[in-house]
Amino acid sequence: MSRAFEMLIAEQYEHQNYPRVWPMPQISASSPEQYPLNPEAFYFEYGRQSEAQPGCSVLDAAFKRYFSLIFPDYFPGGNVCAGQASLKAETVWGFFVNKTDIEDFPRFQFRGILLDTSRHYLPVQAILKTLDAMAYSKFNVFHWHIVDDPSFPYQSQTFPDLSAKGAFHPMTHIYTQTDVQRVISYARLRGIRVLPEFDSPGHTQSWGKGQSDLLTPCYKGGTPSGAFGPVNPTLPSTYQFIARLFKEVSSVFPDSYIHLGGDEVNFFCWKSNPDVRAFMQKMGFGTDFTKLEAFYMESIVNITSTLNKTAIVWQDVFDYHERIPEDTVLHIWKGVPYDYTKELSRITKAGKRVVLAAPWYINHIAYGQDWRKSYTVQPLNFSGTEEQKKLVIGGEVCMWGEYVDATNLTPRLWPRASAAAERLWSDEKQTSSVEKAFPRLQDFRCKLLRRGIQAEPLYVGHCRHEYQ
Ligand code: CP6
Repeated sequence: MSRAFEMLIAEQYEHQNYPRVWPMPQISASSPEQYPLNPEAFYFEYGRQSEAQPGCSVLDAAFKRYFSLIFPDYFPGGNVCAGQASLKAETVWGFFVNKTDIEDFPRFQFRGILLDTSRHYLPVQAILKTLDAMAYSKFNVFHWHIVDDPSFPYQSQTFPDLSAKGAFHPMTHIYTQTDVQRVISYARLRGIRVLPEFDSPGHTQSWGKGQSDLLTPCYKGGTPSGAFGPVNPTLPSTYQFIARLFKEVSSVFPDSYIHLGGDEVNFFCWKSNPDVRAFMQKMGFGTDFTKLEAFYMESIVNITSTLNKTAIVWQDVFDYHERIPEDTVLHIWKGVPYDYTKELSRITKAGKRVVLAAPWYINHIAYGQDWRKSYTVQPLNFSGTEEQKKLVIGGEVCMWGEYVDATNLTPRLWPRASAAAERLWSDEKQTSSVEKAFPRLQDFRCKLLRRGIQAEPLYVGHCRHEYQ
């Protein structure tokens, strides 16, 4: 960065002469010069030098959306519907904006939100609404934790029984292929990738309902107890099933990553099962069940590679097993509240890329302004070399669904997730003060309300009248 830019930034910082937008742009300069903003005269234009030109569907659609967001009260005048004249509406107040130059780019390339649609089903509308709000905070990855123990709402073409028997309801609480396509294309238009997670071998109780012999039968006193544990890693049929399921998933979801889970595997059931123990002996794993888990994860990561997708896994997989492909991304969720810095050091030291989620579990709520804690997270503040720091590709806000459904999702997410969004987008030095962030985040919350996102208040106060 040039000296001139550094001075410009220092000056902005002192005089708070930055635009009141969220997240903070990397480089901006406002001048006192003002321009009128008139919906009749305002239009977006493609840059002459730009590779994108009129007809670019993503930008054309964005121009339409943002025109309405900039002029929420504007209705084009002179509308005459068939046989019916409507009043010509004109804006009463023109408004002015300061001339501002902005140059912007993200600090981290991966800025995600996890939604859990297994603990509670989230209607497609609730997901689309969340994608809108994500775009307003410049999040770019929707991590769809689509299935888990309680329910399997993904309607698979290859294995329709998974949702027919494993969803909360086989017709109303599922995501059809049409629903999934709708989510993917809605996200794409907003610059958001959809990262599907099919978490195994643990967290798979619901999978067992529609796929017999997939889960491990648990034993009690020498006989099957009727309960089932994690996916059965000893049977060839398991890997045939996973290969077919992932083949479908990798063609349905265009993103180059698939999240394979791999977290919180409970060995209790595996230990109880004599066939599993015999397999352990045959494979030379002894009584070390982490070796069995490693064997399973290695097999499914390899399946993912043959489908030309890169795997993301929860950090547990690293803990038990370091022989995973070089390009596998580790998702850090442990070490809350502070020890995740050790995890970052340890895992990046092995040359693995990481996504940081541990400090941003915003399904956890507390009295007061907990956004401040999210805001003061410093993702690169761990002991390690410059090379290690480059391996932190971003972070993620997790909204686990035990206590969240469509009734409380939006106010629980917003504007709290926006605190993490600024940490992941903006320059650390320009956004080091929580006190300075506060009024700007309050403004942003009012903007969210204006845009129809029911974001909760940060503290006492009100939104300016034009924001209702
Ligand atoms: N579900 C799944 C969860 C969690 C994980 N995986 C989880 C565990 C502990 C906390 C938060 C979330 N609910 N599938 C761990 C990644 Cl504190």
